[in-house]
Amino acid sequence: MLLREEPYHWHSKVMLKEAEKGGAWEWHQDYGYWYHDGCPYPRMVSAMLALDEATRENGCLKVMVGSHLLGRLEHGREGSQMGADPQRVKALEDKLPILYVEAKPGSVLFFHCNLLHASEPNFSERPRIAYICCYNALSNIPVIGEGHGKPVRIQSVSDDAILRFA
Ligand SMILES: O=C(O)CCC(=O)C(=O)O
Repeated sequence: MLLREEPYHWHSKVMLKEAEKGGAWEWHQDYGYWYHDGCPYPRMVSAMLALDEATRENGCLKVMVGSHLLGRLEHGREGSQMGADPQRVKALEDKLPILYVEAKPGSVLFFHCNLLHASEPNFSERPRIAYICCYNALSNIPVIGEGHGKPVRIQSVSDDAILRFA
């Protein structure tokens, strides 16, 4: 278990980057947002499942290797998004390696909520769709606000459960 403790589902989202339409993301840490949902600790993790092939051309995710160890950075408005402090990001770009996470459909990237990540526009002719599931530790329920719904224990099921359900 990556969190080293019992997780619950925080939220999930489908990220659609349409072909030739851009859709860049500024450098940010997810905990830069989730801290403001009231979670006291950075005990949160995301699983990004590539549904389409993700390449540099269609704006795959890029990550700053090792940045999950920095602690939470200040985040502020960057255009229509919230991004990590641009001055700090610029200095870190010279210090930490940047990895473009190219991925085949079905590949999953697990990443810590303090990992700095961003993505560039999709100027290719192919869309880029990914499904991101985010998990919080049960010990990290928001202490202010309501978070993203009631924490519900995750039940493990056998591998064929989805076939039995469908
Ligand atoms: O899919 C992307 O390009 C970025 C998504 C992202 O950074 C996020 O959901 O936090």
